[in-house]
Amino acid sequence: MNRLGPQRAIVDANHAAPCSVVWLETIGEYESDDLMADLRKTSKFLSYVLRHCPEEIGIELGDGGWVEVDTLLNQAAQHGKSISRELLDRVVRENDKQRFAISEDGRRIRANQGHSVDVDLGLEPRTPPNTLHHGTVERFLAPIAADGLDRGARRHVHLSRDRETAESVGQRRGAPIILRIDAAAMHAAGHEFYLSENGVWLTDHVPPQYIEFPK
Ligand code: HQG
Repeated sequence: MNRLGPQRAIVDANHAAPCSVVWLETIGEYESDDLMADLRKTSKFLSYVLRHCPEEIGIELGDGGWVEVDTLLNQAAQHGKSISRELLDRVVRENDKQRFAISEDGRRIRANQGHSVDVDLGLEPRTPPNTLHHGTVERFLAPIAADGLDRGARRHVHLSRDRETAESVGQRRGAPIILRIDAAAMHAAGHEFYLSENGVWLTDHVPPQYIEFPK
């Protein structure tokens, strides 16, 4: 499993740090009196190991980013994170963005998108909606205008069909600025698009000529 570059793991919106540093922040109890807090913490932990730093608990992501649930839970427990199967299933079922999927036989789990480790999700190229959206913040506008949208530490650039989703993505970093992407023109020019299981549109790079910046 190759990492895309040194020190490029991202655990949440505002955070880029090497695995071992971020690891310290994920330490905590996963079963408390506060179910919502448990779900949130467990979701962050799962994002961390299933998207960015599996080696931190001694697991490897297999084809498509899948991991045996038993292996994940055993290894997590051995690293001080005891999560019940029940809590795990609840996180997968109730996660606000449907970030994770369990295989049909119930034995494997993966993150639906957002990886920084080098996994092939096995998604088929799809025809995108004519327009897609990307939420960002002011300070990135000049480099985006120059270079286009880069995938950065992740496997893909993340785009959304609706504007509201882009607003909440941008908001993680400050006042959101919404870019409109001419996906139809990109697609016609041969750029490939993928749709993750949880409805995120993915592509490798968006050149600046396909981006409409707000006036
Ligand atoms: C910006 C969350 C400078 C880009 C969200 C963004 C999403 C550039 C940041 C998912 C640039 C990358 C992904 C360039 C792009 N120069 N900055 N050329 N090109 N950028 O986190 O799209 O909650 O990797 O605008 O909801 O913000 O984790 O990508 O601000 O779905 O499940 O560089 O992560 O999902 O940031 O978010 P990110 P993103 P989860």
